[in-house]
Parts: sequence; C-alpha cells; structure tokens
Amino acid sequence: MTTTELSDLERHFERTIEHDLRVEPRDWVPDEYRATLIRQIAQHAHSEIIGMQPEGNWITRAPSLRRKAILLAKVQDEAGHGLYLYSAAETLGADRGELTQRLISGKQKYSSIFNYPTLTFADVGVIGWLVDGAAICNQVPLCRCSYGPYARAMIRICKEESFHQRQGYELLMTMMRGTKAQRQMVQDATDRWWWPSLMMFGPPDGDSPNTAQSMAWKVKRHTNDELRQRFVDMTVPQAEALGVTLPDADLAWNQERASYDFGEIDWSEFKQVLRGNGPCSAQRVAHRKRAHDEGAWVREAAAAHARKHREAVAVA
Ligand code: BYC
Repeated sequence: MTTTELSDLERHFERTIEHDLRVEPRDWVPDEYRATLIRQIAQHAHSEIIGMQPEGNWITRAPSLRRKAILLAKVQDEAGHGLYLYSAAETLGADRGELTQRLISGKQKYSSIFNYPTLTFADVGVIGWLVDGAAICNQVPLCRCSYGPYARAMIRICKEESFHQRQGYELLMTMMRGTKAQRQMVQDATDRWWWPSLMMFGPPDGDSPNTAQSMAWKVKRHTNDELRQRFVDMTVPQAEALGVTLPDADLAWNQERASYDFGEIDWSEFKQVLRGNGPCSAQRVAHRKRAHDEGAWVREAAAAHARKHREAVAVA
C-alpha cells in the first residue's frame, strides 16, 4: 500500500470517529484500535462465560421451581452474551479458540467480580441487583461504541441485563419481606458484594492506562470513575428502598456535587484479584478449563458436520 493510500484510509477512519459514525468489519482500522477492541471484547466475553459459575452454583439448590427456572434462564442468557461477544471479536480477525486458550492460560483477564464466592441464595439476588446493576451502568454507553458489531451486541445484552437486575431486586424484596434470618442473609450478601461491585469499573482514572486512548476512539464513552460515581448515585436510593445498609461509613450526600461521596476502595485487594489471587480465581479457571476439555468432542463433531456440509454443497 502506498503512503498516499494509507493516509487516505487513516483520514477516513478519523472522520468516521469524529462524526460519530460506526466503524464496520470491512473498514481499514489502525492496528492499535483493532488490538484494543479485541482485548476489551474478549475480556468482556470471558467475563460473561466465567460469570455463569457463581450463580450456576445455585441452580440445583434454588428454593422453588420458579426460582430455579428464573436462574436457569439467567445463566443461559450469560452464555448467549459470551457468544455474541466472541462473534464480535471474530469480526476483527480474532480466533475464538485462541481467545479461550488465553483465558485458560491466564494471559487474558476476566472481570474481578467473578472471583468471589456465592455463599447463600441471597447472593443470587445481590448479584442481580449490584453486579448486573454495575454492568448496566458500564455497558449502556458501550451501545454507542464506535465499533458497529460491539455496539449492536451491547444493545441486546443491555436489554437482558436490565431484566436480570430487576429479577435480582425482586428476589431481594421478597426475602426482605420474609423472616429475620432472610433479612440478615440479604444484609450479609450486600456487605460482601458492595466493594467488589465498585471495583468492577476498573482502576481509578489516574491509574487507568487504557482510558484516554479508548475515549479518543469512542470505544469508551466515560471514564471508570465517572461510571462508578453514576452507579453509587443510582444504587444508594435502591438500598434505602430495600431496607439494607451499604457497608461504607463515609457514604454521604454531597449537596455541592449533587452526588454521593463514598469511602476509599481497597485497591490492593483489586490488584491481588487481578493477579489471580482472588478467593475463587483458581477454581474458576480450572472449572472453565475442565468444561473446555470435556467439550472437545462437541467441537470435533461440529467441525466434521460443517466439513461434510461444505463437501455436499460443492458436489451439488
Ligand atoms: N476486572 O486501563 P483500564 C457482567 C483491567 S460481565 C478485571 O481501566 P479499560 C456479567 C483492564 O482490562 C462484566 N480486570 O482498562 C456477566 C486492564 O488490563 P489489560 C464485564 C480489570 O479496558 C455475568 C487493566 O485492568 N464487563 O457484567 O480501559 C453475570 C487497566 O484498566 C477490571 C466488561 O468487560 C476488572 N474489574 O477499562 C452478570 C465491560 N477493570 O486489559 C454480569 C467492557 C480493569 O490492559 N469493558 N481491568 O491487561 C470495559 O468497559 C473496560 O474494559 C473496563 C476496563 C472498564 C472493564
């Protein structure tokens, strides 16, 4: 490619971003833009798939047929989200098998939140309320991401996440109307999941190496701290309506900022989890590896079927 052709392509890419248009799979993009998107979309996909484990843990122990059916459907939705996202990464030239290998070998991350255990059924409700709530806050702006396939996948995912959040909140409302022991379970789960939910938004802006470039490319539309604040402001009134206390003595309305102030996040815990030292990190990755290994025959059978189909079409 000549220098003139390259600069024409670069100009076209820059204009697309500048005018808030969508970049599509056939468009020329800088290598770094492609690499950033593959990194983010793959890690997002891994999070959805690993995210099936903490809640999946409760499917066989759900307290009623209705709760079991709801939970089963929710966990299946997460699998679907993972599939849309891996497909979006494939449009950028990534190989799905390779991405899975990167997850299993620890070369690629998945959300820190899924390295914590689900100790009681109240955790299922709190994951819906706080974890899916945080996911919605983070993901709604991604519906306007500059890369078309990712943005379109996010529209559908956000609709489903919003349903998940409501089911979690409804479960908790039901438990809060129950016995004292049930109310304590909800409070205990809230205490355990609050801080890890705030960590989902990523490191503080000053320590976030990727934000500035991702914002310039309109991959990210807001910084990590902006979205974290939005989540806190949205969630405090929900906690009040539910009748639980958020475990932060510094949480207070700030009239001047028209937002809630909140306490210092333990970033050393976040760093430990990212290094693979979270309470369930080893278990989550080992389980994913086992499921992948046990699914080898399915992938082989699907590939053989596709090959036969291609051969039959070629003969016809
Ligand atoms: N956990 O420069 P930064 C769900 C990494 S699924 C682990 O700010 P960026 C759900 C980050 O990757 C939820 N790692 O990065 C599923 C980077 O490392 P690398 C998942 C984290 O990309 C099932 C480094 O730290 N959501 O909701 O600009 C059931 C520096 O960070 C975390 C998404 O993936 C973390 N929390 O911003 C229920 C959303 N935070 O890659 C619910 C899409 C940061 O350089 N992703 N890191 O090695 C994003 O919006 C952005 O990638 C992030 C991070 C805000 C997460």
